[in-house]
Amino acid sequence: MNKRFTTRRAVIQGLASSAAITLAGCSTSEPPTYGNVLRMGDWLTYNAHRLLLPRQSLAREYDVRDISAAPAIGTTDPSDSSQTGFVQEFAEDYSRFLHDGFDDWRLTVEGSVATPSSFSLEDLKRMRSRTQITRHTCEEGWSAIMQWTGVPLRAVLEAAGIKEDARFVQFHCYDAFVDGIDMLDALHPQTILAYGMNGRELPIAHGAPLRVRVETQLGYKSMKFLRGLVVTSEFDDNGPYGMIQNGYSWYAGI
Ligand SMILES: Nc1nc2c(c(=O)[nH]1)N[C@H]1C(S)=C(S)[C@@H](COP(=O)(O)O)O[C@H]1N2
Ligand SMILES: [Mo]
Repeated sequence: MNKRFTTRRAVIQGLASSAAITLAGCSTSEPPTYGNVLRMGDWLTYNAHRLLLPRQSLAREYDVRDISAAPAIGTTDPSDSSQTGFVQEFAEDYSRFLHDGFDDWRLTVEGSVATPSSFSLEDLKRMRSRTQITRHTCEEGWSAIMQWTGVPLRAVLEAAGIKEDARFVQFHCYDAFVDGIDMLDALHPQTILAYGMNGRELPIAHGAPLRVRVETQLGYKSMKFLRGLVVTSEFDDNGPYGMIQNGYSWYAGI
């Protein structure tokens, strides 16, 4: 094997075994609950990745010939009242945007930024763009290779001005969900706000008009139907709207 290149995966496999040893060697005065054990795994994976992975190593990119069919999962239309994440107020806004081709839609950027801002789809399309063909890995056991086009999240954050205390970026969506990533993933070159998929406009079911692509984590971190970003200085699990209370790990690095 060529030892010059250590892949993300090889590093992670190494980490997984060292995490298991650490866990086995842990002694606590009280048996942790099932939930706490999972939380501890999340904490270990997060810290091990942040400590040992080369900073901002890239996820593998593929060729156009590798693009495969992809199902749409979770919310596929925020204006459909039969879907899990349905919120009346957001649904009304979303239906209006759908009717006018997202002309009135804006992405708000607030929190630890120098200038709270909002961007139209046109504003975002005028900023620098990046196209990448990557593998989406869903925690439910399927994966698909797709091409994504969008603006690097970094460019949008820089346009609003990132404050010194910024540590996390939270994604607020047109369904009930809110989720976040840390600044390392937010500034990662492959973390983009995508408005295009496989060379076309982003389809409704895949998160139109804008979704995030977080290529360093599992599929559920790539939030669809974005309303706004909030930059925070503190960790926030977003309570009932966040991943943890919905049974997922907050950190899902791959
Ligand atoms: N707002 C929002 N984002 C979401 C979801 C969702 O239900 N709502 N589902 C997630 C999950 S579990 C996956 S696998 C991907 C699916 O993206 P796709 O529908 O484009 O395949 O979106 C993620 N982002
Ligand atoms: Mo998923």
